[in-house]
Parts: sequence; structure tokens; C-alpha cells
Amino acid sequence: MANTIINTDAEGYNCWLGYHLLKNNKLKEIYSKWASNIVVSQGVEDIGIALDELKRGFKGILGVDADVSSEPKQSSFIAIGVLGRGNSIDSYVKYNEVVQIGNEGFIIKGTKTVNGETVVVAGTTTKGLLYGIFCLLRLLQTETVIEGILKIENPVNKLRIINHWDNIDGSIERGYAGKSIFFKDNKIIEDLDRIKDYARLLCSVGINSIVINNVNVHKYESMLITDRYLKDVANLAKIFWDYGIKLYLSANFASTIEIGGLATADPLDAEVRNWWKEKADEIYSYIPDFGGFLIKADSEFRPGPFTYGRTHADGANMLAEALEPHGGLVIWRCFVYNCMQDWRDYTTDRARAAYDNFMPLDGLFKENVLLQIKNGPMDFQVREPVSPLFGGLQKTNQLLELQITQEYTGQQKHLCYLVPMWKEILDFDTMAKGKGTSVKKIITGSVFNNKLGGMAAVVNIGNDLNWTGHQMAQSNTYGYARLCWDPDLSAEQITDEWIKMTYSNNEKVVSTIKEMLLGSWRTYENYTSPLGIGWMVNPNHHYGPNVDGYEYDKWGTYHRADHKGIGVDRTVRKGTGYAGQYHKGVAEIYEDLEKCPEELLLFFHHVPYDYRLKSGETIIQYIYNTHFKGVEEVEELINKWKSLKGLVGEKIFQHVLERLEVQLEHSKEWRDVINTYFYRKTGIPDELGRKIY
Ligand code: GCV
Repeated sequence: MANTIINTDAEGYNCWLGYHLLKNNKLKEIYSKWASNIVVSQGVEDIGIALDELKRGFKGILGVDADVSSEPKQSSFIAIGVLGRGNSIDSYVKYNEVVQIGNEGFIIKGTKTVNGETVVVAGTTTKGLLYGIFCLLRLLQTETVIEGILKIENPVNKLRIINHWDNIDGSIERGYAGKSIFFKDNKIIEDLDRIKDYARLLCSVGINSIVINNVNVHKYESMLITDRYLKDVANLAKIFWDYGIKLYLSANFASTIEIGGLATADPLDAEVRNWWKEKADEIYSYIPDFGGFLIKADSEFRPGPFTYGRTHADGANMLAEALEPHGGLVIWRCFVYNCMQDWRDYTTDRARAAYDNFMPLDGLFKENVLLQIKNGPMDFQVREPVSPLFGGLQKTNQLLELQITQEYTGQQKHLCYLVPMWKEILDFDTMAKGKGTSVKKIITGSVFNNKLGGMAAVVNIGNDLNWTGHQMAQSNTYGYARLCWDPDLSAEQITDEWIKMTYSNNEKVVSTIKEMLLGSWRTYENYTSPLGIGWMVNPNHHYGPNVDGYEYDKWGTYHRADHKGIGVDRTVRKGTGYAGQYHKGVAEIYEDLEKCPEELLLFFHHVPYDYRLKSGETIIQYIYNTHFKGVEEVEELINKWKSLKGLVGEKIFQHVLERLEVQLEHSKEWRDVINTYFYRKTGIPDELGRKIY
């Protein structure tokens, strides 16, 4: 598929890189003048990929077969290259501009000359140049004026990571788009063309790190760091490296036992430490640019340092020491909680766990360790507060972990665009250093002078032809990456870009799909679990409504609904005390029933069903209203999509329509199960007399 012919992307395989010819002829003509001559004043070996991408983009967007030369052949041209290597590209960029370009950054400069127009795209590294080329193509595809442009961009986050939960047998934990693109039948896939296409997709939006296997590392995955697999892993790493992406592996904390023949995995044991050092040397002999390890330890039955009475700092630092000489990183997950809880016990609160486990360790981790923290304290529910570890931890490198794959948000059968949720998380003010200490600032490392930081997300990619199962779920992959690059981009801008890159610049298409996407998270929330309570899903697979599915279970996931009220009291005053894990300004808000943001009311408080919200609705009436509304909104989604018939490719049109129809049926099931449950529990009828069973 590597050379899939441009513009025949009927199923959506090319995602946002399926360039389409501009319909705006005037603009096309203006661009084509300079795009028809690409000037490369250096050896092309080093920048071959960037050049190929540029040519491919020009062909797709402008229909131009560009002429490549070492000197300008006409008065209008585009010059591309890497700065600081003594080539003529240097002459187009001023000193005060060069100094602003970091090692992943780029400049795009459009200058009107006496006889024409010159466009310059340059980076201080090959990678920066590549990002610049993809940015230029985005500007063209979205019809931006280039003349007079001066754009210098650097990514805001150092680490921009994709996590795969792919197993080596080819299955994907929480995957909803087919099988793994990396693994099949306990082997690494042989056809690497698709991997290359994937690498370019990720690179085009600035992703620079990838973990290819599941954090739950079982028998065969443990062997990925042995000579049985390392050669093949190295081949994958090379493909990603060409696109500026470092490859990481999830490793088994108990590897010394599982594959090393030792009797222990105690991180303070000399033999164990030595084993990891030798292992690191071996891995780097195969993959010189190996990124490092992602570790899930002492979590959901995975092994970890607790077995040996050691801390997570002991565990992480032991691995960090082994990777340090090679420049490798340890990414250590904070998803550590007691998954053998007793539902009768009101004192243990899973929400508290990450903070309780990791706050005491702040400052004890080595410099090449990062803690990867899920956005919320529970587990990627449709609505959760932000983890109090953000703003809590000050002396530790941090990564924000998001979930692109829609485990709890409709499993890529439902349309649920997550960028608006992620924006709220990134903008959340932790008040750690007074007002304005947002999550997005903390994770860059700038607030507390942490050396490293960034974002990671569990991806929604599989081997379905369109990669994401629901073609529109590509927007979540795109949006995540764009936010990693610049968390200040607005949801509207990202959405606009994605639509124009993926479908067309047609105004009706853009405005309609934008409305559909931007409202879809709220719609999903409306017909699923209300007011931050979460979890009312079928156990294990997590699809579909089941109010008590997790209520009498061991996972610490309760709503505590009885005939009088609902919600978990997490206040300091009379609940689990979770609210007290936040900084004062935030804690006071969550603690107070009157001040608590209503969308999180049931996360923090247990209230009677006749408690009145600011709208005047009682809790029970709110539940009924939102569930009826949610279904109506899905009906509207369908009408909106139908209005685009003939304006988007027919195959994609039909495919999305089918998914929306499934969503409608399923939203009705959600509505009726939830409303009926609460009607039966409370005996309180709907004020509007609608049908409840
Ligand atoms: C990879 C949740 C998911 C699990 C996942 C786990 C984690 O519990 O349901 O499938 O395991 O989170 O993030 O480690």
C-alpha cells in the first residue's frame, strides 16, 4: 500500500494525507508558480523523504509535477533544506530567525520578489525540515495565503508519544479497528509497507515516539527484548526512525524471572541490576536509537517492586540506571490501585490510589524516568476530574496519558470526538503555583523545571483498511497529535484542519462535520453515565449499558445508588477525602456541593434524587432529560450527515451512515436501560411523561 495512488482514497486509507486537488483555481495558480520548481542546494540523500513528500503533496493538491534543481530555474520557486550546513538555503534565513528554530522546529517563509515569489522551508535538522514540509502541505490544502508568511514553529511538548496495546498474537487490548499492524501469530509482521505508511502519517502530525506493544506484557511479549525478536524489532525501529520517531517497548518488570533465568526481580538485587544492564547493552547493539521502556508494574496483576517490599522509585531507577549510558528513558505508569477491593468497604477509594502511591516518591526518581499519569484518577471514563498528581508532583518528569481508543466512549462504533475533552484537561488549572498553573504548562516541564515531559496516548489504530474502524475516528488520532505539538490550538482549528485535509474545503462539508464532531462527546455523555459517575457499562468488554455491572465487584468502581440518592462522597469532611488531594483553591470547589462543577457532581458528592441543579431540574429529572436529549442528538447527527450526500466520497458516506445508525439504536438502549433503572429504583416519574419502561 506504500504507493497507494493519490486521490483514490475511497475507504479513507490515506487519512489526512489523501491530498485532493484544490478547487480554488486562483489559489492553485498562485501556489503552482513557485511549487513547480523545488530548489535543493544540498545532497538529497539526507532529505530524500522530505523531498518525496513535498513532490507527492504538490501533485495531489496542485496537480503539479515539480522540477527539482540545485539552482532556481525560474523567478518563482521553493527552496528547501537543512540550515547550518553551508548550503545556499542558509542565505534565505536571517540569523535572528535561525536562533528561534529548535532541533525539531522549522521555518516557512514566503517572500514576494521583483519578478515572482520565493518560498523557503527549512529546519535545523532533517526532522525539523520534514515537519516543515508537512506543515506547508497542510497550509496549502487548507487554502492559506503563503505570500508574506513567516512561520517559525517548535513543538511545545518534547515527548509526543503513541502507545499501542498490541499483543504479539495480533490481538489488540481495547482495539476496535481490526488486528495489530505490527504482530501476527507471535511474530512481527513481514509486510512492512503499511508500517511505513503509518510512520509517515504519524510524522506528518509531529509524533516522535511510539511504543509498539501492550503494557500488559505476557509470555511472548516478554521475549521481544531477546535475540528471538530483536532483529525484527530493529527493522521496525528503522522505519520509524526515518520519519523521526523513536521506538520503545513495554517490558515485563519480572523479565529476570520470565526470560532471564533468575529467581527474583528485586530491583535492589545486584544480579537483577546487572542483568538489566547487560540487556540494555544488547538491545542497543541492535537498535542504537532505542527509546526505552514503558512499564506497568503492580497494577492489575502485573508484577512490580511491591512483591519485594520495594518502592516504585526503586523499580524505575533500577531500569533507568541500565538505560542511562545509552540515553534511554523509563516511562513508568501511575495506574497503580487495589483491584481486589470489597464493594462493602466505603473507606478505600480507587480515585485516591495514584496520588497516594506516587506523591511520597516525588523527587526520588532518576532524571531519565518519567511518570505517565492517566488524565483522570479512575480510568478514561467519559467524564472525570483531572488527576491531582498534576500539580501535586513537582520534582518528577511527567507525561499526561490519554486514551484515543474509545474503550469507554463507544468503541469506534459511536462518534465521539475527544479533542474538546482533551482541551478541558490540558487547560485545567491545578492552582499549584496560584492561578494559571494549567496541566498543559506542567507537562512541558516548564513550571517546575523538569527536564522532560509531554503526552502519551493509547492509540485507536488497527489493520482495518481505514485504520480506525470508524473512519471519523481518524479525527481523534489527528487531534491528539496536533495537541501534543501545540496544546494551545483550539478544538475548532484542529477540527477545521482535519476536515479540510480529509474530505474537502467545501463550506457546507466543513461547517456540518465540524458541528457533528464538536458536539459528539457531549452527546455521548448525555445518553451514557451522568454527572461524572462513570462505569455504568457491561463488565470486561465495556460496551453498552449496565448500571450495576461494576457495582458489586472488586474493581473499586461504584456509583452507590440506592432508592434515595446517588454518587460517591469524596469530600474531606465526610467522604473518602479524595477532594483533599488537590491544591486548596481546587479542593475547596470540589468539596462544596454548591460550588462543585455540576458535570462532576456525582463524582464528588452523594445527593438525593430531588437535589436541584442550577437549571432547576432535579437530579432524577436531569438524568431523564439528558438521556432523551442524547438520542435526539444522535438523530440530528444522522440528518446532518445525510445532508452531505454527494459532497463526500460515496463509500465513506455509506460507511459513516451505517455506523451512525448503529449508534442511534445503541443510544436508545442506553437511554432506556438508564432511565428505566432509575425510574424503578426511585419510583419518581418523568415530569414530561415520556415513555420509560
Ligand atoms: C492495558 C484499563 C483497561 C485495561 C488496560 C488498563 C491499563 O483497566 O480496561 O485493558 O490494560 O486500563 O491502562 O493498564
